[in-house]
Amino acid sequence: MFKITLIIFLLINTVFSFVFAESEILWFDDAEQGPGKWIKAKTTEITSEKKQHVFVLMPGDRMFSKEKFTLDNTKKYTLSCDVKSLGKKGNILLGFACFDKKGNEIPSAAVHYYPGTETTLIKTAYMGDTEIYIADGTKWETSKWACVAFDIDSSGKQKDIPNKKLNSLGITNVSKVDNGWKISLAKPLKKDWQSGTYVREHKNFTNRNFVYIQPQMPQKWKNIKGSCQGVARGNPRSGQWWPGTVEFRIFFMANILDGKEIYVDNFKLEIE
Ligand SMILES: [Ca+2]
Repeated sequence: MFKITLIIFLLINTVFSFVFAESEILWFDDAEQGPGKWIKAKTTEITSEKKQHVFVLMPGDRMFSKEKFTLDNTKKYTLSCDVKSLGKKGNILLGFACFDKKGNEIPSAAVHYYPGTETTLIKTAYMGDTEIYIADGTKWETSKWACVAFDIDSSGKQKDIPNKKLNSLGITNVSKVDNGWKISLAKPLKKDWQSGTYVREHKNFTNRNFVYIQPQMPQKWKNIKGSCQGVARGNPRSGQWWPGTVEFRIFFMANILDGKEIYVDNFKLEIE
């Protein structure tokens, strides 16, 4: 009888812990302790609000946690903070800077791409060239934020992503030529690429792996929150980690359009 009771108890316990996964605070920072946990941050004292210390950002400012966290793919990460803006214009972005297995930050253009643009070079491209020739340019687009990723995974499984074999940003023209397509580049190539090399069109898209974007500046204190779970396959998706992420830092920035300060405080990273 005791055994059965014990088994039932264990079963119920297992079901409950599965349904109600407990979240744990992995990291917390209140500006009362100063900016010591951040690479780039400033704090200020707001005397009107019970002598509360907060982080303060002006146009162009951004904050990175000094701590680099090792990503556990099986966990869900939820990031939150409190924000208040003295101005009305701009937006707020909260998320993660992602680092690869070598510890280098993954650039946006290494993971974002135009689907269906996989093709090959039909002519060898040389260092200094501002044009490349490809077999199929039907889905290629001109953009100052676009670039070419070289030596991509030819299997179509995007195993090369994050791909850092990129030319400088800027594709100025895409035109059909006799035996393929000509792609004009804003800046010259930095190295040679053999004819037959597999290429894809990439783009510089979101600045970092954001979990929350506040389209307007909150005029009163507001708690903002977003989560990330699992690594995206192919193009990054909202709420998932950029492909290739092994470690990350907490990241916060505000696009401040009217030059007024923004206050932020009580950063919290939870896992479950
Ligand atoms: Ca505070």
